[in-house]
Amino acid sequence: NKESNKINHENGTTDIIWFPMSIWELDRCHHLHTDYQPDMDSRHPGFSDKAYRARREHIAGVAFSFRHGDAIPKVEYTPDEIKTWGLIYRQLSKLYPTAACKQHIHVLEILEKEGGFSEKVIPQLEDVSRFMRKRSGFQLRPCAGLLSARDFLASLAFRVFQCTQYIRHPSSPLHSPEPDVVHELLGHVPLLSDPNFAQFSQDIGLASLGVSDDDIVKLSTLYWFTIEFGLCRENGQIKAYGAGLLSSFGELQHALSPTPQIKPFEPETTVIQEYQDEDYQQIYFLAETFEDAKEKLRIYAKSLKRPYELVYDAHTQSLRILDNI
Ligand code: TIH
Ligand code: FE2
Repeated sequence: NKESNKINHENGTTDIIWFPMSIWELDRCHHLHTDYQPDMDSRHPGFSDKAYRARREHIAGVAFSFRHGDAIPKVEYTPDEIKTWGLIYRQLSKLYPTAACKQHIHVLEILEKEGGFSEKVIPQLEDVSRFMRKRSGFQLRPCAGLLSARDFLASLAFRVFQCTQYIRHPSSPLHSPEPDVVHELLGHVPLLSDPNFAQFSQDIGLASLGVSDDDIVKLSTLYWFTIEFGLCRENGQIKAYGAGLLSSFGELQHALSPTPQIKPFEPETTVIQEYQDEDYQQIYFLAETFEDAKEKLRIYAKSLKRPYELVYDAHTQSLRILDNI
């Protein structure tokens, strides 16, 4: 409902776009995108699979009834689902030593030692969320599929990562056009557990609050080419830190092959780069370091128009409006 995104001020008629001021208000940030929903998009590999669609609906139910502060309910994964997870886990583990950035390798090692990560079980989101809270202050919140960019980015502002809980269709294990639990757990979780990367992710979220629809498109493009498909330099070599690469055996190899074009990460040009989301990317952006990317993002975020300056208060996990009168 568009109307609920508007507020009328006493001193005028200016409408502003609604956004959450506190982590508790993320319960309102759950609007789904219809792209790649298995029951609505014929491009989805599970489109004609009735059992898969029913399974998706069941797991979506967990997300719809979740409220901030709840423990994330467990999902009992079936032997077939665990088989899909194990297959991908084994394949990706062969590529990580040469393809993944050092932060990803480091955290995944800890997840395997202490966080119960292995090819044999699909970790439960509640356990993973607890691990992340300890390491970087990020936490997971279950969601039913692709969310609207505004809602998804807003949650990052509070160090909340909206996370799917179902697994991809078994017919295409090595690349999925939509997020799934493999993508979240092997792609996003290790990097979001890194304090430096967590700050960069939160900064994208904070930059998105209250900005225009055009700027939301730009910030979600920046998100796409960094958190999802970013490359970085490490001792003169190119490594992957983007979750969409680190969760796709096919695309991870493609990204580091001579085929795609690689451009330097510069917010001004990155935010207007066109892309498609069905298949491997043809263009990737290379960050020098996370610190460098963070600094560039900070300058870019300053240039965006917003209703007022906001400060994040980590004690209450809420925002304060900066009053400069
Ligand atoms: N393509 C990724 C994978 O196969 O794991 C999933 C996605 C990344 C970004 C959007 S969907
Ligand atoms: Fe993702």
